[in-house]
Amino acid sequence: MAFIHIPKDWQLPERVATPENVYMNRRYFMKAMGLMGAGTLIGATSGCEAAEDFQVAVPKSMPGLYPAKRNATYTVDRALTPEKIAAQYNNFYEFTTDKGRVHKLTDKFEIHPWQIEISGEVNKPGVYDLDDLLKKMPLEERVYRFRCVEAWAMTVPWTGFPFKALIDQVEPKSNAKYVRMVTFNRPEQAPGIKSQSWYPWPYYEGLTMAEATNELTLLATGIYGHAMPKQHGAPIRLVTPWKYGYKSIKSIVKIEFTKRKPGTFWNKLAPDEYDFYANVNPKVPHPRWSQASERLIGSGERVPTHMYNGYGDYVAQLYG
Ligand SMILES: Nc1nc2c(c(=O)[nH]1)N[C@H]1C(S)=C(S)[C@@H](COP(=O)(O)O)O[C@H]1N2
Ligand SMILES: [Mo]
Repeated sequence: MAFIHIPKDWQLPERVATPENVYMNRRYFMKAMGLMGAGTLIGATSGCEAAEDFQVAVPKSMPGLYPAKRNATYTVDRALTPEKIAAQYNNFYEFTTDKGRVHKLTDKFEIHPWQIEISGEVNKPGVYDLDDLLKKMPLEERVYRFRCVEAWAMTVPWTGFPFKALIDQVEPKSNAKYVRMVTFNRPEQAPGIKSQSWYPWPYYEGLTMAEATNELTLLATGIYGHAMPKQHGAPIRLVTPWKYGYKSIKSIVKIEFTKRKPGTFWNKLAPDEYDFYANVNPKVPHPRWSQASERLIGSGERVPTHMYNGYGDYVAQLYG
């Protein structure tokens, strides 16, 4: 299927990526559709064929959390991905490997109440209730680029808090060198866990302490100015925008501080294809495809991929 090709001047400047994003997204999407009507466009991606009656199911949240104030430090030179496109194009294998159907299979997934177990090399281990935690964490909105290892990309406003804020609170010991994170494992609530029993559930990921405490690293509980829809990894997921998307583990139930480098779900499945660091790098092809460019979901435009997904100023020193 052909890609929609939207000329550069159709990209919205960062200044319109405001908290009124629902309104702006609709306008952006309609512009794209108008352009398509004029016959300039030759095809559509699956995201553009979304049912018109689709509504994003937004979970209830504690009052006062959303929308959080936008942190203007982090800017992008791309249009926001329309919310409804992002919400119907998900990787969340616990439900299905079919990106367009994840959002249809989350009904039984219970996200409240939610506990996170903190363990390992840390002074304040314990089981933390997410509602309690959120009362203490500084929520803010950040617009980040997001690049999947499969060479599609989106640009979305996350709401969350720096992972560092949580790490400071639980006080890792000096011998903690890595953080290991684990996703929920409830086959009765997530059909993909049961039907795809060959995967090494639960999903697990890891970061070095330097990566986890980097200012870019977010624990996100919201997106597009409201609580996180289940398909995006409610009620809390990681966001590391300079790494391929598989590092951004969803629906986290456990955070463990370790002395040794932890294994990861994808590295275990295919060690030659998915390494621990997974830093976005246009010069290192995936064994089965190029990483030199990426497709923006929504517009379908293909654009060059940047080293560290454009976040080298923040993270290149970690790997020097
Ligand atoms: N638990 C869990 N986390 C996960 C995944 C998954 O299958 N399970 N997929 C990853 C991949 S490959 C990507 S690209 C992103 C997709 O996030 P999104 O659906 O919010 O765009 O989630 C990541 N986190
Ligand atoms: Mo991904």
